[in-house]
Amino acid sequence: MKRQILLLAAIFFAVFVIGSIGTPGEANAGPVKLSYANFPPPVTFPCVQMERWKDEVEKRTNGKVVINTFPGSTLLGPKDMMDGVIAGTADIGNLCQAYQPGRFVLSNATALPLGIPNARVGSMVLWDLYRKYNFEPFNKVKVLTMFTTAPSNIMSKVPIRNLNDIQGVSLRASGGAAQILKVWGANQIGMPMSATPEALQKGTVQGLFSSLEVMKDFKFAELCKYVTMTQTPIYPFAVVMNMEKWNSLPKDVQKVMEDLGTEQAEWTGTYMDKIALESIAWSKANQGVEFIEPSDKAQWDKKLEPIVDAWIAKKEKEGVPAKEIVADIRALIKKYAE
Ligand code: DTR
Repeated sequence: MKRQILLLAAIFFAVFVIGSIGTPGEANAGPVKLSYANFPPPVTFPCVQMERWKDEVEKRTNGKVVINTFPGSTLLGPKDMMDGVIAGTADIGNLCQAYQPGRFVLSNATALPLGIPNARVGSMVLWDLYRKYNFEPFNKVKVLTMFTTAPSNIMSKVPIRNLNDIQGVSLRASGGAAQILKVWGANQIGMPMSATPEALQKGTVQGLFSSLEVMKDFKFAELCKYVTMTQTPIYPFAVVMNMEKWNSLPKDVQKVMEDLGTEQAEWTGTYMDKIALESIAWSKANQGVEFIEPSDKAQWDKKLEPIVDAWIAKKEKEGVPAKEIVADIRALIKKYAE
């Protein structure tokens, strides 16, 4: 009797409970629900582009897909984004590749001082580069788009007018930007952007090296009254999706997302360039921030010269087509900047 009841219970569970869950790709299973994780606060550009992508996908799939967004590291943090998406903690995640330079080695070549002039060009260059090389660290996920920040500049509590001034100043940066700060003589400190407001408040760092929209979006202009214009390098980002989830999506939904890849890269770059300019204007007009051109700019540039060749030499020794990648980046910059 007991066994029969257990058996009936098991059949009930299988038919009604498991059956009602279904698979996301089934036509009659209701809308496909996707979670999208992001690490910085909602007002910042990575989250603005996330909301734009969500709106476009929901619109273009006529309600077939519903995307729940999780900004501010509420689902995954800056450094566990990739593994969290691979594990399925989130279906989609936005990550800054510069926070794990040892993992995303080749795509971080875009963060070498190669003269990417703005975020629109940077985003198109990075996206094309990825599609040519299909970089191995992304093999376990579906890459939905890639984009970059605008070029970095130094925001600081103390004025940095020349190379002497930067010696030993604690400045926060990651990836390619971190290498550059080191050759200029700063005391480089690595941490994700989301940890930077507290570090600036506490005085752990005296400034940061990033694109300038953060002066307004994070209100860094209230603390950093000086900006030294260096206009290099960019930080590369990627938006990735869990591979199983991707494979479970209906073909027409996949097509909407595929078609959005290039458009989203360009949209985000263009948006980033716009808000960086707005932030400069706001920092000057509302916060009295001084913008400085280094008096010895030629020397700053000279210090950067060996970085690219040293990177190529090191990576070629490891059997990586580094020379070709750098040549491609230079050619793509030319293509998109024109
Ligand atoms: N420049 C990188 C990335 C970055 C630039 N703006 C934002 C805003 C929110 C998160 C990350 C970023 C950095 O300094 O981390």
